[in-house]
Amino acid sequence: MGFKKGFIWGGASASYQIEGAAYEDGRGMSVWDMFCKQPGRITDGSSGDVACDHYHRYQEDVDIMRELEFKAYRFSVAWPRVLPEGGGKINEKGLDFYDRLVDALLKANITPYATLFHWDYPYALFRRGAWLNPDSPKWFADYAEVVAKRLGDRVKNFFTLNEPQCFIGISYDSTEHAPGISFPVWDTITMMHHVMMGHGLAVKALRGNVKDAQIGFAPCNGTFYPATNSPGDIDAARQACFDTTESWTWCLTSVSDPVMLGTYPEKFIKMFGKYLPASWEKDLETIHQPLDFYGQNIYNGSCAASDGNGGYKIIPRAPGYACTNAVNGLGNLSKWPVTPECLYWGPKFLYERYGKPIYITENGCSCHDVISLDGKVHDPNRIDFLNRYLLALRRAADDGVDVGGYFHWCVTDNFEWAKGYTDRFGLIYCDFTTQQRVIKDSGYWYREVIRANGENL
Ligand code: GCO
Repeated sequence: MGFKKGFIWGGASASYQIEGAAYEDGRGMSVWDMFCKQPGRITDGSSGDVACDHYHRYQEDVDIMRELEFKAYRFSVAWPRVLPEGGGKINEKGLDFYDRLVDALLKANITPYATLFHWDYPYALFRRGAWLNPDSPKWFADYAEVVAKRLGDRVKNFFTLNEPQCFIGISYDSTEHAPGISFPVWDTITMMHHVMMGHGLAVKALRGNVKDAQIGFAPCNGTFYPATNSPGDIDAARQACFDTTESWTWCLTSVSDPVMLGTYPEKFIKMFGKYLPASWEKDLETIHQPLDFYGQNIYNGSCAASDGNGGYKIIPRAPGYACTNAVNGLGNLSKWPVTPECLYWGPKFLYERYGKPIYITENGCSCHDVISLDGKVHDPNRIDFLNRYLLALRRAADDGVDVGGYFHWCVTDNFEWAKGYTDRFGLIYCDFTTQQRVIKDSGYWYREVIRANGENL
């Protein structure tokens, strides 16, 4: 069976990580601009001020994606570039940029998939309480409407939010990401509820303004795979995947159940219901908008087994387990476990529970990439990683999971948030001094996979 005809093979990126031009053409500030200015926040002291200079070099990047025969490109729109104050006056020059990008993509026969929010929250709205403000869902919906009105004649595929778990969990609970201020659980739960309200209202704004819109969102989290193929272990992995624990931001169902099913998990209500805004039950109607697909960013998973009593236990990783690498010796940055099983079991469990076509909205790895003496970038580890993961995804498709697409993270190496430029996730190498791009071996390899629709794996 394999990947279906018309499978969406793409790459993903995010505005603050690639665009640069932070102070150009009327762009407003985001929480990330302010965060990067604080000493000690970013591993290498850098910022996204210039990043890949994609704002000026988007045509070159689109040309490379065309050369690599991408079917689709998932990019994000920078909210403060479009609305410098977060709301109110529109910055036409900011919208013009996305106009140009979308036109270039369509000309190259690459389908645009726009993410409305990938973490660069307008600083002006942060100063008004950000997601804690009860008006924040409406602010997001108003912004969604502006984007929909301007791009919706050409962009039909949208993701509302990227990884709410991270932009609340790592930003307002632990503090590695902007704005990096810790709030108590009752506040973070309120924020997340508002985030989901914003998602619901944004979906409505998109539906109201974009003919034939196809909409999803792109959460992360909670991928587990069974220790063995015994029914007990499989059930244990499924339980682990959908459980609620004290680390609620990292529990998949805290966000995906309200959005996809219109309910908070029972256990979540028992543990955290007291922190939800009084209107929460009524709000679920708004949060639970029909979606066309279910996106999820999946990089790795954990192994679960039956505990012998109908529950599950997590199996610790073996000593010396395989993991991806980090660049330039600054520590174990994105040293993540290599667990291809997660691209089989993740989509399988998600499809069972939510019943929508599954899109892998991000997957990839950071490697030790350099330009070799021959002028090329040889990255066999990334090819091996992708080969294993895509085989697992194809197996899910073989088993009847409706897998709609795969977006590799990332297209070009870029600003990896708090890790600055110390990680390289791209299929395309970027020299951040000269802005020279070099297609890595994995980029050419990915082109072969696209051409063969994954049959060559
Ligand atoms: C995320 C973000 C991306 C990251 C990528 C690698 O998942 O954290 O969506 O912006 O750059 O995942 O860490």
